[in-house]
Amino acid sequence: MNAAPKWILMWCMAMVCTGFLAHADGKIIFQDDFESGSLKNWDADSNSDDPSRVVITDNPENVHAGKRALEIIAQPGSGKGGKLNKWFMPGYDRVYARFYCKFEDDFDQGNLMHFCHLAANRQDDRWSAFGKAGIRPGGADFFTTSIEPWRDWKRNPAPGAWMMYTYHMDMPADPKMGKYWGQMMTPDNPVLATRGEWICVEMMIQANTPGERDGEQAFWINGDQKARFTGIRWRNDARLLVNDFWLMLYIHENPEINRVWFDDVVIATDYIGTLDADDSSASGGAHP
Ligand SMILES: [Ca+2]
Repeated sequence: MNAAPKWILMWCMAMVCTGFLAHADGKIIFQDDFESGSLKNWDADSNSDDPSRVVITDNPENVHAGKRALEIIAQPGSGKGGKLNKWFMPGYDRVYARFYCKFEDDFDQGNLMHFCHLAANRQDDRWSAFGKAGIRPGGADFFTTSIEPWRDWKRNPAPGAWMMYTYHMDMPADPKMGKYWGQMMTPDNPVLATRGEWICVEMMIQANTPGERDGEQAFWINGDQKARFTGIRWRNDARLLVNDFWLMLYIHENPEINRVWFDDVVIATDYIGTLDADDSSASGGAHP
């Protein structure tokens, strides 16, 4: 076997060092693969005591890895679904959340739904981002974003195209109602969510410097960055940090029983990547 040229060895060493440094800089805040069979590591405001909404399943057809996964069920009717909540106070300026999800083969939310959120609550009020529908963030009270499929009034096939539904300081008001219903940020090239197969979803918030419009958010599907939105003013107080994750399915007017399965949730301060990347690199994949 021939010895590798010296430049290849140097390049490999550089990659190893880069990976190591990326790992050392990043921090795993929380993770759950649901293998414990318990939801005790999640926080209050969770629906884990209601088997009609949030359950752990061991049906191999609906498990991504290992032997268990989470099932969230939306019953027919208004405002249906379920949620697991995880706080990580006081929080961080930049947070990534990655999860695997699978929409049921015939999943169809009709029109509007909400999905998984990252949120910033006040350090003295961990509930300050809750119940804020219709309210524009003031800079020191809260901000939120979520990655969700958007049906666009049935122009997109169910579940819809991925977008980020966002509450920030400069969000536009609804022209008809004068209220603030969140801003939908959509990628230039629509990315349709699929049904009946596992999807790796990752989202990121980078909080802005107070006084500057240098905040960002981004999302990845199956390890590919699909959109990055910049110039966002999330806050005007550096004490307002990203400190909350909602693993959620919420359907406004649900026409039928709809299910989504979740597995392999990781929340971190650096890019996480797909589970394959977890296995092949201690750094959890290269930073994008
Ligand atoms: Ca699992």
